[in-house]
Amino acid sequence: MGKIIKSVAPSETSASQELSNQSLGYNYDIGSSIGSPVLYSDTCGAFDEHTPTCSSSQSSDHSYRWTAPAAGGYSFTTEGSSFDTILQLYDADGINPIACNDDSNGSTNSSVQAELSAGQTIVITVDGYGSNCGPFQLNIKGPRISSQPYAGRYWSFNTYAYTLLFMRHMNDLGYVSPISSSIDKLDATFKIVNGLADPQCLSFEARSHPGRFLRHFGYRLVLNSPDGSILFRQDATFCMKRGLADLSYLSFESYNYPGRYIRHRGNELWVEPGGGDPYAADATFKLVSPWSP
Ligand SMILES: [Ca+2]
Ligand SMILES: [Ca+2]
Repeated sequence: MGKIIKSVAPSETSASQELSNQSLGYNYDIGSSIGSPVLYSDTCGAFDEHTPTCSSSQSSDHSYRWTAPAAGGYSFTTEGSSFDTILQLYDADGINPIACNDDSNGSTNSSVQAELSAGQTIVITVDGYGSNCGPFQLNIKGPRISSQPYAGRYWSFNTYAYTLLFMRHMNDLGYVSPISSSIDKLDATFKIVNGLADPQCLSFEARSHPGRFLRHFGYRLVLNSPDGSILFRQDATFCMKRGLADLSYLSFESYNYPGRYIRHRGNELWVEPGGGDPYAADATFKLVSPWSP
């Protein structure tokens, strides 16, 4: 990695290309990638090109240019990294700081959030506390979408990849299936309500059994009545995200197990982590008019 001269902003560098002209304040362009991780790398042997604003650091670092694919709140973490990282976000110029974090969630991993507009470009720097360097992973999650505009109404949920399959419950378990009978239609209709554990997220209340909600239990999606516990409220709360397979659609992330999304595996609904295909498609749904209005 060469030394970065931060004051020059040439425009000839194409996206997604390792920079030969390292004068933009970053080392790599990673486009609009989202994932856990987006990449693995190692800061040992790199140059010390940035100094974080939030903690003591004289360490080598890697910087990435990244562009938000849609408006919303994004989360950037080094969760899973094996050395004491510091994460710093800058404006597109690589100079003006947006956010910085050293340690989070009781670990030396770092976590920052930023509210970004569609197409907004930032620079993400992975640095080390003190003089630490080492292997790291960079995770980019988001954006969360408020469920408020959808709450209080009935909806059905079409799978992204299979136009004939819809989310439903059957014998108190979550499935996807084709819909034809009136019972199918009832069981494939849910009211989106404010999340039982967080009103910015949502819960799925059964049309056929008001007061019963989809929740995960052993990571399987089941239909249960609240038992008064905090655990139930958390297990029955999901946060709406832009679709993992297509930003036009939606994915539903577990409130208490971030990184696990509602997905269909065969015709069963589970709450699982994953990436790539077919996971992303199986974890993406289209909100449609309710089968049973
Ligand atoms: Ca540094
Ligand atoms: Ca740290």
